[in-house]
Amino acid sequence: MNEQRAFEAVKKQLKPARYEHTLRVVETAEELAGKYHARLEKVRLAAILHDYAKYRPASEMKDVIRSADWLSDEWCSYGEAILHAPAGAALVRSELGITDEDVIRAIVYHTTGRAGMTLIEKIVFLADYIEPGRKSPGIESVRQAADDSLDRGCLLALANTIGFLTSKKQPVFPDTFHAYNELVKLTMRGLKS
Ligand code: DGI
Ligand code: FE
Ligand code: FE
Repeated sequence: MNEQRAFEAVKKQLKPARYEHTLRVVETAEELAGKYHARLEKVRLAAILHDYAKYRPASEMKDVIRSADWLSDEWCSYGEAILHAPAGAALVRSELGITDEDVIRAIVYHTTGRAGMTLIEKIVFLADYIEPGRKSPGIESVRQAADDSLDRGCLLALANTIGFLTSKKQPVFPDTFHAYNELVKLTMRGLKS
């Protein structure tokens, strides 16, 4: 799938404001890809398609996840906000014919993160969090961290998300904790050595 077709396909799926967000994520991801030496075409394609399923009904997203044998049913038990990430990955595969596993994985984990994220996954995860239209509390520290260290940027974004969810007594997807723990340990080691 070339980029132009991906833009056209995703535009049809999204409301205008969400499409504008997507364009800002693509730009931010492109900057991070340059800074951290990632494969630009893969990063851009994943960023273009990352919110593809955002406006599908929750029931449809759950059906899509449950019928994809490569996705865990666990995705369906942590609130509706995370469903669009794995469901989007399955839908760009079935509806748009996307086969690149690096792109698919970056879409699956763009909301929660996971331990062992690849460079492309980290970039899409962080770009989605810090794109210039975002206004969550603490966002400036995350933007600053992202300038120096991709891992530190992801860590602060994960910590903010976990803080936000726990303050509202919402469930946290286990991979989010696993990603957080991994990056805490990694960045602590970095500070000591
Ligand atoms: O789709 P976007 O709005 O661009 O951003 P996103 O894909 O990061 O989704 C943000 C939403 O996902 C927000 O409502 C918080 C929620 N979220 C993020 N991580 C988790 C989560 N919800 C649960 N239950 N568990 C998580 O680990
Ligand atoms: Fe999203
Ligand atoms: Fe997004």
